[in-house]
Amino acid sequence: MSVTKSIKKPFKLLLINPMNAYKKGIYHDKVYSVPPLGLGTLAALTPDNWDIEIFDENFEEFIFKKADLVAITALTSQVTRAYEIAKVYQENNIPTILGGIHASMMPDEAINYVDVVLNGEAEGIWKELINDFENGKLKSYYKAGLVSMDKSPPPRIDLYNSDYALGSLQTTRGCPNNCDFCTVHVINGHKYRYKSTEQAVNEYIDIPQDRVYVVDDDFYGYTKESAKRAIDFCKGIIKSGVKKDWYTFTSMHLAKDEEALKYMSEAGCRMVLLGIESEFASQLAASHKRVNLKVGVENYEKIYDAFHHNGIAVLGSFIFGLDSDTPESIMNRADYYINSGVDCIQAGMLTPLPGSETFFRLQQENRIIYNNFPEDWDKYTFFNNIIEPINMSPEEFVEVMNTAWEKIYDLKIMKRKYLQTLKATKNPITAGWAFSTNLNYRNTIFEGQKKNLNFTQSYRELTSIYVEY
Ligand code: B12
Ligand code: SF4
Repeated sequence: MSVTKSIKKPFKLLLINPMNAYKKGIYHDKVYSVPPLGLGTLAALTPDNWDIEIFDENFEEFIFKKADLVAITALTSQVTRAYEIAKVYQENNIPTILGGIHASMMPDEAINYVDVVLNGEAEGIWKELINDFENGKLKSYYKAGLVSMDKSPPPRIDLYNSDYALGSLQTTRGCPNNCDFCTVHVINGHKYRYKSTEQAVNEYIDIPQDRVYVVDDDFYGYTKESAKRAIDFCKGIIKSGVKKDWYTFTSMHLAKDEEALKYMSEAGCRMVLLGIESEFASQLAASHKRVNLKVGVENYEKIYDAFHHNGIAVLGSFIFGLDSDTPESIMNRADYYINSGVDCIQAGMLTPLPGSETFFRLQQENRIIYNNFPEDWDKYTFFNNIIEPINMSPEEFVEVMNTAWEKIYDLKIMKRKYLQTLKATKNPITAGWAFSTNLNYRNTIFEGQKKNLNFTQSYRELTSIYVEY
Protein backbone atom coordinates (compact mmCIF):
# COMPACT_ATOMS: atom_id res chain seq x y z
CA MET A 1 0.00 0.00 0.00
CA SER A 2 1.43 3.40 -0.89
CA VAL A 3 0.90 6.36 1.39
CA THR A 4 0.85 9.81 -0.21
CA LYS A 5 2.52 12.33 2.03
CA SER A 6 1.11 15.81 1.78
CA ILE A 7 3.95 18.20 1.10
CA LYS A 8 3.83 21.46 3.02
CA LYS A 9 3.81 24.35 0.60
CA PRO A 10 5.80 27.51 1.36
CA PHE A 11 2.86 29.93 1.15
CA LYS A 12 -0.77 29.96 2.26
CA LEU A 13 -3.42 32.05 0.50
CA LEU A 14 -6.72 32.62 2.24
CA LEU A 15 -9.55 33.71 -0.06
CA ILE A 16 -12.55 35.24 1.68
CA ASN A 17 -16.16 35.65 0.58
CA PRO A 18 -17.73 38.06 3.13
CA MET A 19 -21.40 38.08 4.04
CA ASN A 20 -23.41 41.29 4.26
CA ALA A 21 -24.07 41.82 7.98
CA TYR A 22 -26.97 44.28 7.65
CA LYS A 23 -28.99 41.34 6.31
CA LYS A 24 -32.12 43.02 4.96
CA GLY A 25 -32.41 42.29 1.27
CA ILE A 26 -29.83 39.51 1.01
CA TYR A 27 -30.42 35.83 0.36
CA HIS A 28 -29.62 33.65 3.32
CA ASP A 29 -31.01 30.45 1.98
CA LYS A 30 -28.35 27.99 0.94
CA VAL A 31 -30.69 26.75 -1.77
CA TYR A 32 -30.22 30.04 -3.62
CA SER A 33 -26.63 30.97 -2.84
CA VAL A 34 -24.11 30.88 -5.66
CA PRO A 35 -20.45 29.82 -5.35
CA PRO A 36 -17.98 32.75 -5.52
CA LEU A 37 -16.70 32.42 -9.08
CA GLY A 38 -14.25 35.31 -8.73
CA LEU A 39 -12.44 33.50 -5.89
CA GLY A 40 -12.57 30.15 -7.72
CA THR A 41 -10.92 31.87 -10.70
CA LEU A 42 -8.30 33.53 -8.49
CA ALA A 43 -7.44 30.15 -6.95
CA ALA A 44 -7.03 28.63 -10.42
CA LEU A 45 -4.61 31.43 -11.37
CA THR A 46 -2.44 30.93 -8.27
CA PRO A 47 0.84 29.01 -8.72
CA ASP A 48 1.19 25.46 -7.37
CA ASN A 49 3.57 26.42 -4.55
CA TRP A 50 0.64 27.97 -2.65
CA ASP A 51 -1.83 26.27 -0.32
CA ILE A 52 -5.24 27.77 -0.94
CA GLU A 53 -8.38 27.86 1.14
CA ILE A 54 -11.70 29.60 0.50
CA PHE A 55 -13.34 30.88 3.66
CA ASP A 56 -16.98 31.49 2.84
CA GLU A 57 -19.20 33.42 5.23
CA ASN A 58 -22.25 32.09 3.37
CA PHE A 59 -21.61 28.89 5.32
CA GLU A 60 -19.16 29.51 8.15
CA GLU A 61 -19.01 31.82 11.16
CA PHE A 62 -15.92 34.01 10.96
CA ILE A 63 -12.82 32.73 12.74
CA PHE A 64 -9.32 34.05 12.34
CA LYS A 65 -7.20 31.70 10.21
CA LYS A 66 -3.47 31.98 9.73
CA ALA A 67 -2.20 32.76 6.22
CA ASP A 68 0.61 34.55 4.42
CA LEU A 69 -1.76 36.52 2.23
CA VAL A 70 -5.47 37.27 2.47
CA ALA A 71 -7.50 38.11 -0.64
CA ILE A 72 -11.08 39.26 -0.26
CA THR A 73 -13.78 39.69 -2.89
CA ALA A 74 -16.73 42.06 -2.50
CA LEU A 75 -19.76 43.41 -4.23
CA THR A 76 -20.79 46.81 -2.86
CA SER A 77 -23.28 45.17 -0.50
CA GLN A 78 -20.50 43.01 0.95
CA VAL A 79 -17.77 45.61 1.25
CA THR A 80 -18.59 46.97 4.71
CA ARG A 81 -18.07 43.46 6.04
CA ALA A 82 -14.99 42.98 3.84
CA TYR A 83 -13.35 46.01 5.48
CA GLU A 84 -14.16 44.66 8.97
CA ILE A 85 -12.52 41.34 8.13
CA ALA A 86 -9.50 43.05 6.53
CA LYS A 87 -8.95 45.00 9.77
CA VAL A 88 -8.63 41.76 11.75
CA TYR A 89 -5.91 40.50 9.42
CA GLN A 90 -4.12 43.85 9.26
CA GLU A 91 -3.99 43.89 13.06
CA ASN A 92 -2.23 40.52 12.79
CA ASN A 93 0.25 41.87 10.22
CA ILE A 94 -1.09 39.72 7.41
CA PRO A 95 -1.32 41.62 4.11
CA THR A 96 -4.81 42.01 2.73
CA ILE A 97 -5.93 42.43 -0.88
CA LEU A 98 -9.35 43.56 -2.01
CA GLY A 99 -10.60 42.87 -5.52
CA GLY A 100 -13.96 42.50 -7.23
CA ILE A 101 -16.62 44.92 -8.32
CA HIS A 102 -16.61 47.38 -5.44
CA ALA A 103 -12.82 47.71 -5.28
CA SER A 104 -12.81 48.28 -9.04
CA MET A 105 -15.43 51.04 -8.84
CA MET A 106 -14.11 52.68 -5.64
CA PRO A 107 -10.33 51.99 -5.51
CA ASP A 108 -9.56 55.27 -3.70
CA GLU A 109 -11.91 54.34 -0.89
CA ALA A 110 -10.77 50.72 -0.70
CA ILE A 111 -7.09 51.53 -0.23
CA ASN A 112 -7.92 53.11 3.14
CA TYR A 113 -9.07 49.74 4.46
CA VAL A 114 -6.77 47.13 2.87
CA ASP A 115 -3.08 46.91 1.96
CA VAL A 116 -3.55 46.22 -1.75
CA VAL A 117 -6.34 47.04 -4.19
CA LEU A 118 -6.70 45.17 -7.46
CA ASN A 119 -8.85 47.11 -9.87
CA GLY A 120 -10.33 44.97 -12.67
CA GLU A 121 -10.11 41.40 -13.85
CA ALA A 122 -7.55 39.27 -12.04
CA GLU A 123 -6.59 37.08 -15.01
CA GLY A 124 -4.10 39.51 -16.55
CA ILE A 125 -2.29 40.55 -13.39
CA TRP A 126 -2.68 38.07 -10.52
CA LYS A 127 0.51 36.15 -11.34
CA GLU A 128 2.48 39.42 -11.30
CA LEU A 129 0.99 40.29 -7.91
CA ILE A 130 1.88 36.88 -6.47
CA ASN A 131 5.37 37.17 -7.87
CA ASP A 132 5.74 40.62 -6.26
CA PHE A 133 4.61 39.18 -2.93
CA GLU A 134 7.05 36.29 -3.12
CA ASN A 135 9.84 38.80 -3.79
CA GLY A 136 8.77 41.18 -1.01
CA LYS A 137 7.74 43.86 -3.52
CA LEU A 138 3.98 43.97 -3.14
CA LYS A 139 2.55 47.27 -4.45
CA SER A 140 -0.55 48.90 -3.01
CA TYR A 141 -2.40 49.23 -6.31
CA TYR A 142 -2.74 47.01 -9.37
CA LYS A 143 -4.80 48.01 -12.37
CA ALA A 144 -5.85 45.22 -14.69
CA GLY A 145 -7.33 45.62 -18.14
CA LEU A 146 -10.08 43.50 -19.70
CA VAL A 147 -8.67 40.15 -20.74
CA SER A 148 -9.41 37.72 -23.51
CA MET A 149 -11.48 34.98 -21.92
CA ASP A 150 -9.01 32.37 -23.16
CA LYS A 151 -6.96 33.61 -20.22
CA SER A 152 -9.70 32.73 -17.74
CA PRO A 153 -9.03 29.22 -16.45
CA PRO A 154 -11.72 26.85 -15.18
CA PRO A 155 -12.36 27.87 -11.56
CA ARG A 156 -11.17 25.66 -8.65
CA ILE A 157 -14.63 24.30 -7.88
CA ASP A 158 -13.00 21.73 -5.56
CA LEU A 159 -12.42 24.60 -3.08
CA TYR A 160 -16.07 25.69 -2.88
CA ASN A 161 -18.22 24.66 0.05
CA SER A 162 -19.85 21.40 -0.99
CA ASP A 163 -23.24 22.49 0.41
CA TYR A 164 -23.91 24.92 -2.45
CA ALA A 165 -27.11 23.69 -4.09
CA LEU A 166 -26.49 25.67 -7.29
CA GLY A 167 -23.39 25.57 -9.44
CA SER A 168 -22.09 28.65 -11.25
CA LEU A 169 -20.46 29.15 -14.62
CA GLN A 170 -19.48 32.15 -16.70
CA THR A 171 -19.25 31.66 -20.46
CA THR A 172 -19.19 35.30 -21.68
CA ARG A 173 -18.50 38.83 -20.43
CA GLY A 174 -19.49 42.23 -21.74
CA CYS A 175 -22.54 44.17 -22.85
CA PRO A 176 -22.70 46.78 -25.65
CA ASN A 177 -25.43 48.81 -23.93
CA ASN A 178 -25.13 51.75 -21.55
CA CYS A 179 -28.10 51.61 -19.20
CA ASP A 180 -27.76 54.38 -16.61
CA PHE A 181 -28.51 52.30 -13.52
CA CYS A 182 -26.15 49.45 -14.41
CA THR A 183 -22.41 48.93 -13.92
CA VAL A 184 -21.98 45.74 -15.91
CA HIS A 185 -20.80 47.64 -19.00
CA VAL A 186 -18.42 49.67 -16.82
CA ILE A 187 -16.96 46.55 -15.18
CA ASN A 188 -16.93 44.08 -18.04
CA GLY A 189 -16.77 46.49 -20.97
CA HIS A 190 -18.83 46.80 -24.13
CA LYS A 191 -16.98 44.21 -26.13
CA TYR A 192 -18.51 40.74 -26.08
CA ARG A 193 -15.89 38.22 -24.94
CA TYR A 194 -16.35 34.51 -24.52
CA LYS A 195 -14.67 31.28 -23.46
CA SER A 196 -14.11 28.67 -26.14
CA THR A 197 -17.10 26.38 -26.54
CA GLU A 198 -14.94 23.45 -25.52
CA GLN A 199 -13.88 25.08 -22.23
CA ALA A 200 -17.38 26.35 -21.44
CA VAL A 201 -18.97 22.94 -22.06
CA ASN A 202 -16.27 21.13 -20.05
CA GLU A 203 -16.76 23.53 -17.13
CA TYR A 204 -20.50 22.90 -17.32
CA ILE A 205 -20.02 19.13 -17.31
CA ASP A 206 -17.63 19.31 -14.32
CA ILE A 207 -20.08 21.19 -12.10
CA PRO A 208 -21.27 18.68 -9.47
CA GLN A 209 -24.69 20.28 -8.91
CA ASP A 210 -27.60 19.49 -11.21
CA ARG A 211 -28.77 23.12 -11.29
CA VAL A 212 -26.49 25.75 -12.75
CA TYR A 213 -26.54 29.54 -12.78
CA VAL A 214 -24.85 30.77 -15.99
CA VAL A 215 -23.84 34.22 -14.77
CA ASP A 216 -23.18 35.85 -18.17
CA ASP A 217 -24.00 39.52 -18.66
CA ASP A 218 -25.87 38.50 -21.80
CA PHE A 219 -25.78 34.83 -22.73
CA TYR A 220 -26.94 35.41 -26.33
CA GLY A 221 -25.28 38.73 -27.22
CA TYR A 222 -26.02 40.96 -30.18
CA THR A 223 -24.26 39.61 -33.24
CA LYS A 224 -24.48 36.60 -35.55
CA GLU A 225 -21.21 35.41 -34.06
CA SER A 226 -22.50 35.63 -30.48
CA ALA A 227 -25.73 33.83 -31.48
CA LYS A 228 -23.68 31.04 -33.05
CA ARG A 229 -21.58 30.81 -29.90
CA ALA A 230 -24.70 30.44 -27.76
CA ILE A 231 -26.05 27.71 -30.04
CA ASP A 232 -22.69 25.90 -30.15
CA PHE A 233 -22.54 25.90 -26.35
CA CYS A 234 -26.02 24.34 -26.21
CA LYS A 235 -25.15 21.79 -28.89
CA GLY A 236 -22.05 20.86 -26.86
CA ILE A 237 -24.17 20.23 -23.77
CA ILE A 238 -26.69 18.19 -25.74
CA LYS A 239 -23.92 16.12 -27.31
CA SER A 240 -22.37 15.44 -23.89
CA GLY A 241 -25.61 13.82 -22.75
CA VAL A 242 -25.26 15.59 -19.36
CA LYS A 243 -28.68 16.49 -18.00
CA LYS A 244 -28.86 19.54 -15.74
CA ASP A 245 -31.15 22.53 -15.52
CA TRP A 246 -29.81 26.04 -15.88
CA TYR A 247 -30.77 29.65 -15.82
CA THR A 248 -29.09 32.70 -17.33
CA PHE A 249 -29.30 36.43 -18.13
CA THR A 250 -30.10 37.66 -21.60
CA SER A 251 -31.90 40.39 -23.54
CA MET A 252 -35.35 40.41 -25.06
CA HIS A 253 -34.21 40.34 -28.64
CA LEU A 254 -33.19 36.67 -28.26
CA ALA A 255 -36.92 35.95 -28.54
CA LYS A 256 -36.81 36.35 -32.32
CA ASP A 257 -34.26 33.55 -32.71
CA GLU A 258 -36.38 30.41 -32.64
CA GLU A 259 -33.38 28.18 -33.40
CA ALA A 260 -31.40 29.48 -30.40
CA LEU A 261 -34.43 29.11 -28.12
CA LYS A 262 -34.91 25.49 -29.21
CA TYR A 263 -31.29 24.60 -28.54
CA MET A 264 -31.29 26.38 -25.19
CA SER A 265 -34.39 24.49 -24.15
CA GLU A 266 -33.00 21.14 -25.26
CA ALA A 267 -29.75 21.87 -23.41
CA GLY A 268 -31.66 22.40 -20.14
CA CYS A 269 -32.28 26.16 -19.97
CA ARG A 270 -35.35 26.61 -17.75
CA MET A 271 -35.35 30.32 -17.02
CA VAL A 272 -33.90 33.59 -18.30
CA LEU A 273 -33.62 36.87 -16.46
CA LEU A 274 -34.74 39.74 -18.69
CA GLY A 275 -34.08 43.33 -17.66
CA ILE A 276 -37.60 44.57 -18.38
CA GLU A 277 -37.21 47.54 -15.98
CA SER A 278 -40.47 49.33 -16.92
CA GLU A 279 -43.59 48.93 -19.03
CA PHE A 280 -43.31 52.57 -20.19
CA ALA A 281 -41.24 53.61 -23.20
CA SER A 282 -40.65 57.07 -21.67
CA GLN A 283 -38.99 55.52 -18.61
CA LEU A 284 -36.88 53.20 -20.75
CA ALA A 285 -35.73 56.20 -22.79
CA ALA A 286 -34.86 58.18 -19.66
CA SER A 287 -32.72 55.25 -18.41
CA HIS A 288 -31.12 54.66 -21.83
CA LYS A 289 -32.50 51.10 -21.94
CA ARG A 290 -32.32 51.10 -25.72
CA VAL A 291 -32.55 47.36 -26.27
CA ASN A 292 -36.10 47.25 -24.83
CA LEU A 293 -37.13 50.38 -26.74
CA LYS A 294 -36.05 48.70 -29.94
CA VAL A 295 -38.22 45.68 -29.16
CA GLY A 296 -41.11 47.98 -28.18
CA VAL A 297 -43.19 47.74 -24.98
CA GLU A 298 -46.20 46.81 -27.10
CA ASN A 299 -44.38 43.59 -28.08
CA TYR A 300 -43.44 42.47 -24.57
CA GLU A 301 -46.13 39.76 -24.40
CA LYS A 302 -44.97 38.23 -27.68
CA ILE A 303 -41.47 38.07 -26.22
CA TYR A 304 -42.64 36.22 -23.10
CA ASP A 305 -44.67 33.83 -25.30
CA ALA A 306 -41.63 32.96 -27.41
CA PHE A 307 -39.72 31.84 -24.31
CA HIS A 308 -42.72 29.96 -22.94
CA HIS A 309 -43.22 28.02 -26.19
CA ASN A 310 -39.77 26.66 -25.63
CA GLY A 311 -40.37 25.67 -22.02
CA ILE A 312 -38.40 28.62 -20.62
CA ALA A 313 -39.70 30.90 -17.85
CA VAL A 314 -39.12 34.65 -17.72
CA LEU A 315 -37.72 36.20 -14.54
CA GLY A 316 -38.53 39.87 -15.06
CA SER A 317 -36.21 42.36 -13.43
CA PHE A 318 -38.12 45.62 -12.84
CA ILE A 319 -36.99 48.89 -11.31
CA PHE A 320 -39.27 50.66 -8.87
CA GLY A 321 -38.55 54.30 -8.04
CA LEU A 322 -37.48 55.66 -11.42
CA ASP A 323 -37.54 59.46 -11.47
CA SER A 324 -40.97 59.75 -13.06
CA ASP A 325 -42.51 57.11 -10.78
CA THR A 326 -45.34 58.04 -8.45
CA PRO A 327 -47.06 55.91 -5.80
CA GLU A 328 -49.72 55.12 -8.46
CA SER A 329 -47.24 54.08 -11.14
CA ILE A 330 -45.50 51.82 -8.64
CA MET A 331 -48.74 50.02 -7.84
CA ASN A 332 -49.52 49.92 -11.57
CA ARG A 333 -46.15 48.24 -12.19
CA ALA A 334 -47.03 45.60 -9.60
CA ASP A 335 -50.37 45.06 -11.38
CA TYR A 336 -48.65 44.98 -14.74
CA TYR A 337 -46.48 42.11 -13.54
CA ILE A 338 -49.40 40.23 -12.01
CA ASN A 339 -51.44 40.43 -15.21
CA SER A 340 -48.54 39.86 -17.60
CA GLY A 341 -46.87 36.72 -18.92
CA VAL A 342 -43.82 37.36 -16.70
CA ASP A 343 -43.38 34.27 -14.52
CA CYS A 344 -41.48 35.62 -11.54
CA ILE A 345 -40.10 38.99 -10.56
CA GLN A 346 -37.13 40.78 -9.10
CA ALA A 347 -38.86 43.92 -7.88
CA GLY A 348 -35.90 46.05 -6.85
CA MET A 349 -35.76 49.68 -5.74
CA LEU A 350 -33.68 52.04 -7.86
CA THR A 351 -30.22 51.76 -6.30
CA PRO A 352 -27.33 54.03 -7.27
CA LEU A 353 -24.54 51.50 -7.72
CA PRO A 354 -21.12 53.17 -7.50
CA GLY A 355 -19.71 53.66 -10.98
CA SER A 356 -23.12 53.93 -12.63
CA GLU A 357 -24.50 57.06 -14.32
CA THR A 358 -27.36 56.96 -11.82
CA PHE A 359 -24.88 57.20 -8.94
CA PHE A 360 -23.08 60.23 -10.40
CA ARG A 361 -26.33 61.99 -11.22
CA LEU A 362 -28.06 61.37 -7.89
CA GLN A 363 -24.90 62.37 -6.03
CA GLN A 364 -24.79 65.65 -7.96
CA GLU A 365 -28.46 66.22 -7.24
CA ASN A 366 -27.81 65.47 -3.56
CA ARG A 367 -30.47 62.75 -3.58
CA ILE A 368 -28.54 59.86 -2.00
CA ILE A 369 -29.82 59.40 1.54
CA TYR A 370 -27.49 56.63 2.66
CA ASN A 371 -24.16 58.31 1.95
CA ASN A 372 -22.15 57.62 5.07
CA PHE A 373 -19.58 55.42 3.37
CA PRO A 374 -18.31 52.80 3.82
CA GLU A 375 -20.80 51.95 6.60
CA ASP A 376 -23.86 52.51 4.40
CA TRP A 377 -22.79 50.32 1.48
CA ASP A 378 -24.32 47.30 3.19
CA LYS A 379 -27.78 48.76 2.52
CA TYR A 380 -27.19 48.75 -1.26
CA THR A 381 -29.10 45.52 -1.79
CA PHE A 382 -31.98 46.78 -4.02
CA PHE A 383 -34.45 46.13 -1.21
CA ASN A 384 -33.69 49.15 1.00
CA ASN A 385 -34.46 52.68 -0.03
CA ILE A 386 -31.28 54.63 -0.71
CA ILE A 387 -32.62 57.67 -2.56
CA GLU A 388 -34.79 60.76 -2.35
CA PRO A 389 -37.41 60.14 -5.07
CA ILE A 390 -38.84 63.08 -7.05
CA ASN A 391 -42.58 62.52 -6.89
CA MET A 392 -42.93 61.22 -3.33
CA SER A 393 -41.12 61.38 -0.01
CA PRO A 394 -38.70 58.57 0.90
CA GLU A 395 -41.19 57.43 3.57
CA GLU A 396 -44.02 57.27 1.01
CA PHE A 397 -41.77 55.34 -1.35
CA VAL A 398 -40.96 52.77 1.33
CA GLU A 399 -44.62 52.48 2.26
CA VAL A 400 -45.83 52.00 -1.31
CA MET A 401 -43.04 49.48 -2.00
CA ASN A 402 -44.12 47.43 1.00
CA THR A 403 -47.68 47.44 -0.33
CA ALA A 404 -46.46 46.51 -3.83
CA TRP A 405 -44.29 43.67 -2.49
CA GLU A 406 -47.18 42.39 -0.34
CA LYS A 407 -49.25 42.19 -3.51
CA ILE A 408 -46.59 40.73 -5.78
CA TYR A 409 -45.36 38.08 -3.36
CA ASP A 410 -48.76 37.16 -1.96
CA LEU A 411 -48.88 33.36 -1.81
CA LYS A 412 -52.13 33.26 -3.78
CA ILE A 413 -50.57 35.29 -6.59
CA MET A 414 -47.45 33.12 -6.48
CA LYS A 415 -49.53 29.97 -6.86
CA ARG A 416 -51.52 31.56 -9.68
CA LYS A 417 -48.26 32.42 -11.42
CA TYR A 418 -47.05 28.86 -10.93
CA LEU A 419 -50.11 27.50 -12.72
CA GLN A 420 -49.78 30.13 -15.44
CA THR A 421 -46.14 29.12 -16.03
CA LEU A 422 -47.05 25.44 -15.98
CA LYS A 423 -49.76 26.00 -18.56
CA ALA A 424 -47.61 28.20 -20.78
CA THR A 425 -44.41 26.14 -20.67
CA LYS A 426 -45.86 22.67 -20.02
CA ASN A 427 -42.79 22.04 -17.93
CA PRO A 428 -43.11 21.41 -14.17
CA ILE A 429 -39.37 21.94 -13.61
CA THR A 430 -39.59 25.36 -15.25
CA ALA A 431 -42.69 26.25 -13.25
CA GLY A 432 -41.06 25.01 -10.04
CA TRP A 433 -37.95 27.06 -10.73
CA ALA A 434 -39.97 30.24 -11.33
CA PHE A 435 -42.05 29.63 -8.19
CA SER A 436 -38.99 29.04 -6.04
CA THR A 437 -37.45 32.26 -7.38
CA ASN A 438 -40.49 34.20 -6.20
CA LEU A 439 -40.36 32.34 -2.91
CA ASN A 440 -36.74 33.34 -2.48
CA TYR A 441 -37.51 37.02 -3.08
CA ARG A 442 -40.48 36.82 -0.72
CA ASN A 443 -38.29 35.36 2.02
CA THR A 444 -35.54 37.91 1.35
CA ILE A 445 -37.82 40.94 1.39
CA PHE A 446 -39.93 39.91 4.36
CA GLU A 447 -37.13 38.38 6.41
CA GLY A 448 -38.03 38.70 10.07
CA GLN A 449 -41.53 40.02 9.22
CA LYS A 450 -43.23 36.95 7.81
CA LYS A 451 -42.66 33.29 8.45
CA ASN A 452 -40.06 32.12 5.99
CA LEU A 453 -41.20 29.25 3.79
CA ASN A 454 -38.57 26.84 2.68
CA PHE A 455 -38.52 25.11 -0.64
CA THR A 456 -39.53 21.73 0.79
CA GLN A 457 -42.59 23.24 2.44
CA SER A 458 -43.57 25.04 -0.73
CA TYR A 459 -42.75 22.04 -2.85
CA ARG A 460 -45.49 20.10 -1.07
CA GLU A 461 -47.95 22.87 -1.91
CA LEU A 462 -46.79 22.93 -5.50
CA THR A 463 -47.27 19.21 -5.82
CA SER A 464 -50.85 19.50 -4.60
CA ILE A 465 -51.62 22.32 -7.06
CA TYR A 466 -49.99 20.28 -9.81
CA VAL A 467 -52.12 17.26 -9.01
CA GLU A 468 -55.28 19.43 -9.16
CA TYR A 469 -54.13 20.81 -12.49
C1 B12 B 1 -23.58 35.75 -9.86
C2 B12 B 1 -24.06 37.09 -9.35
C3 B12 B 1 -24.66 37.10 -8.10
C4 B12 B 1 -24.74 35.86 -7.23
C5 B12 B 1 -23.42 35.62 -6.47
C6 B12 B 1 -22.74 36.87 -6.00
C7 B12 B 1 -21.34 36.65 -5.48
N1 B12 B 1 -21.04 37.17 -4.33
O1 B12 B 1 -20.53 36.00 -6.11
C8 B12 B 1 -25.95 36.18 -6.31
C9 B12 B 1 -27.18 35.64 -6.98
C10 B12 B 1 -25.89 35.66 -4.88
C11 B12 B 1 -25.95 37.72 -6.39
C12 B12 B 1 -26.57 38.51 -5.47
C13 B12 B 1 -26.55 39.89 -5.51
N2 B12 B 1 -26.08 40.64 -6.53
CO1 B12 B 1 -25.19 39.93 -8.09
N3 B12 B 1 -24.39 39.42 -9.69
C14 B12 B 1 -23.93 38.28 -10.12
C15 B12 B 1 -23.35 38.44 -11.53
C16 B12 B 1 -24.42 38.06 -12.53
C17 B12 B 1 -22.09 37.67 -11.86
C18 B12 B 1 -20.97 37.78 -10.82
C19 B12 B 1 -19.92 36.76 -11.14
O2 B12 B 1 -19.90 35.68 -10.59
N4 B12 B 1 -19.06 37.06 -12.09
C20 B12 B 1 -18.00 36.15 -12.54
C21 B12 B 1 -16.71 36.38 -11.76
C22 B12 B 1 -15.58 35.57 -12.38
O3 B12 B 1 -16.40 37.76 -11.87
P1 B12 B 1 -16.06 38.67 -10.60
O4 B12 B 1 -16.65 38.16 -9.37
O5 B12 B 1 -16.28 40.08 -10.96
O6 B12 B 1 -14.47 38.42 -10.46
C23 B12 B 1 -13.50 38.94 -11.33
C24 B12 B 1 -12.98 40.33 -10.94
O7 B12 B 1 -13.94 41.15 -10.32
C25 B12 B 1 -11.80 40.06 -10.07
N5 B12 B 1 -12.02 39.74 -8.66
C26 B12 B 1 -13.15 39.40 -8.01
N6 B12 B 1 -12.91 39.22 -6.70
C27 B12 B 1 -11.62 39.42 -6.51
C28 B12 B 1 -10.87 39.38 -5.34
C29 B12 B 1 -9.53 39.66 -5.40
C30 B12 B 1 -8.72 39.61 -4.16
C31 B12 B 1 -8.92 39.98 -6.64
C32 B12 B 1 -7.48 40.26 -6.70
C33 B12 B 1 -9.68 40.03 -7.82
C34 B12 B 1 -11.03 39.75 -7.74
O8 B12 B 1 -11.23 38.94 -10.72
C35 B12 B 1 -12.29 38.06 -11.16
C36 B12 B 1 -11.87 37.40 -12.44
O9 B12 B 1 -11.76 38.33 -13.48
C37 B12 B 1 -23.05 39.97 -11.56
C38 B12 B 1 -23.03 40.62 -12.91
C39 B12 B 1 -21.62 40.79 -13.36
N7 B12 B 1 -21.44 40.84 -14.61
O10 B12 B 1 -20.68 40.88 -12.59
C40 B12 B 1 -24.12 40.53 -10.61
C41 B12 B 1 -23.70 41.69 -9.71
C42 B12 B 1 -22.36 41.38 -9.14
N8 B12 B 1 -24.69 41.64 -8.63
C43 B12 B 1 -25.05 42.77 -8.23
C44 B12 B 1 -25.96 42.99 -7.16
C45 B12 B 1 -26.39 44.43 -6.96
C46 B12 B 1 -26.41 41.94 -6.35
C47 B12 B 1 -27.38 42.03 -5.16
C48 B12 B 1 -27.21 43.23 -4.24
C49 B12 B 1 -28.79 42.01 -5.77
C50 B12 B 1 -29.87 41.35 -4.95
N9 B12 B 1 -30.27 41.90 -3.84
O11 B12 B 1 -30.32 40.34 -5.36
C51 B12 B 1 -27.09 40.72 -4.40
C52 B12 B 1 -26.02 40.91 -3.29
C53 B12 B 1 -25.49 39.63 -2.71
C54 B12 B 1 -24.56 39.77 -1.53
N10 B12 B 1 -24.01 38.66 -1.12
O12 B12 B 1 -24.33 40.81 -0.95
C55 B12 B 1 -24.33 43.89 -8.96
C56 B12 B 1 -23.21 44.40 -8.08
C57 B12 B 1 -22.91 45.85 -8.23
C58 B12 B 1 -22.04 46.28 -7.12
N11 B12 B 1 -21.43 47.42 -7.28
O13 B12 B 1 -21.91 45.61 -6.13
C59 B12 B 1 -23.85 43.16 -10.26
C60 B12 B 1 -22.57 43.68 -10.87
C61 B12 B 1 -24.99 43.24 -11.29
C62 B12 B 1 -25.46 44.64 -11.55
N12 B12 B 1 -26.74 44.84 -11.42
O14 B12 B 1 -24.76 45.59 -11.83
N13 B12 B 1 -25.27 38.15 -7.49
S1 SF4 C 1 -28.86 46.57 -17.74
FE1 SF4 C 1 -28.43 44.81 -19.05
S2 SF4 C 1 -28.51 45.66 -21.15
FE2 SF4 C 1 -28.25 47.41 -19.76
S3 SF4 C 1 -26.02 47.75 -19.65
FE3 SF4 C 1 -26.60 46.43 -17.92
S4 SF4 C 1 -26.26 44.33 -18.65
FE4 SF4 C 1 -26.34 45.67 -20.46
